[in-house]
Amino acid sequence: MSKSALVTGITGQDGAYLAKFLLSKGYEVHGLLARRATPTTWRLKYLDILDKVDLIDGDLTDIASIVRALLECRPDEVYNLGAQSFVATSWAQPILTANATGLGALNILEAIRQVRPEAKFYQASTSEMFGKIQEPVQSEKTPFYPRSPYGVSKLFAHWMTVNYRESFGLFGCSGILFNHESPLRGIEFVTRKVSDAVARIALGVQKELRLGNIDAKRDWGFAGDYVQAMWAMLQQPEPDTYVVATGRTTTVREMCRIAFERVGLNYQDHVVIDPKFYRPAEVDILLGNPSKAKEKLGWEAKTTLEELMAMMVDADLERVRREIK
Ligand code: NDP
Ligand code: GDR
Repeated sequence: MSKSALVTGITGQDGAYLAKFLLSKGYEVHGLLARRATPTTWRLKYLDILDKVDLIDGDLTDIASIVRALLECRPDEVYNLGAQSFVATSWAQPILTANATGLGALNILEAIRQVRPEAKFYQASTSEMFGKIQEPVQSEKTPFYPRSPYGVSKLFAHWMTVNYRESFGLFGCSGILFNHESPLRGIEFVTRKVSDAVARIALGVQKELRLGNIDAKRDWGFAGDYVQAMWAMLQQPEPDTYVVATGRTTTVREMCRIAFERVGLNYQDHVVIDPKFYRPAEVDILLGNPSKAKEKLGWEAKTTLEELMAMMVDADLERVRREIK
């Protein structure tokens, strides 16, 4: 019999890639679909899997809907990818972020404990929990110091996962994933904002690109690679916490240079600094040590930042060309 998985955040970047990956492994894939006024399923359509997944109405802030979803699909594995995931918005909507990103994870853990304790659980933790870094290279042993309501909410969810593992024997894994991107990345995140602008500037429909702190450094990988690590964690004999990263850090400035170079342009001719995009508290640099994931999961990032930005710029060129036709 095929395995069953429930994915929250299935309409997001990672949810879509993970659903595709699980389908390729023969899983029956169910997704929790939050009610919105306009459709949110474009990523599932883009990957051509919308008709292959079962979408169940529900919201992370409504534990009754999670219980109903668990009883309906009886999953072997639950992947909690749903969140208010944009760091900048977490200062504008801290309570919503805490409810969805923090308490939402606890709602799932509690629902699993009560009605589906045999299910394995994956929590989408984040390098934002390291925030104001306490070690130059961050591993599973590095102390946390979150710098945003988002980071604080994720840290709560991380510790709740560890606590339910230790208190109730739940098979709960926490994947501390560093930034990962793709052509399906939300437009507000910096790599996609850049790749979209590069395409528009190259095609003559935009002139400048307004950015905030371009000296910030991030450890960027490809989302398609990273969802495989999520799955691998749940296939291990014991639940655990893993850092998933490339082990290379790059400034936003250098990422811009790479993206503009793809279309033969110089980023310095187009990027304008706009303090509107500065954050109240910045995470200046993140750099992960993925050794444990490599050793225990056999996982390694396969896509370089140059390949990733080329993939994203090319996809946006195609998209913008279609739009302006
Ligand atoms: P996205 O922002 O693309 O997707 C977030 C998903 O969560 C969407 O499907 C969204 O639904 C859903 N969602 C939001 N609020 C609720 C709610 N109240 N109830 C149910 N669903 C909700 O994020 P990513 O795919 O990039 O990231 C996936 C997860 O991994 C997130 O938890 C994120 O915080 C975390 N993470 C991401 C990293 C990255 O670099 N991408 C790195 C580390 C962690 P809708 O489409 O309706 O808005
Ligand atoms: P991040 O991603 O905050 O790391 O969170 P984001 O792409 O938003 O920012 C990365 C860095 O770029 C700087 N920056 C800008 N960012 C945005 N969005 N827009 C700009 O104009 C801009 N200019 C400079 C930021 O200040 C920051 O330093 C992402 C999310 O996916 C989280 O959910 C996830 O947990 C972490 O990655 C790991």
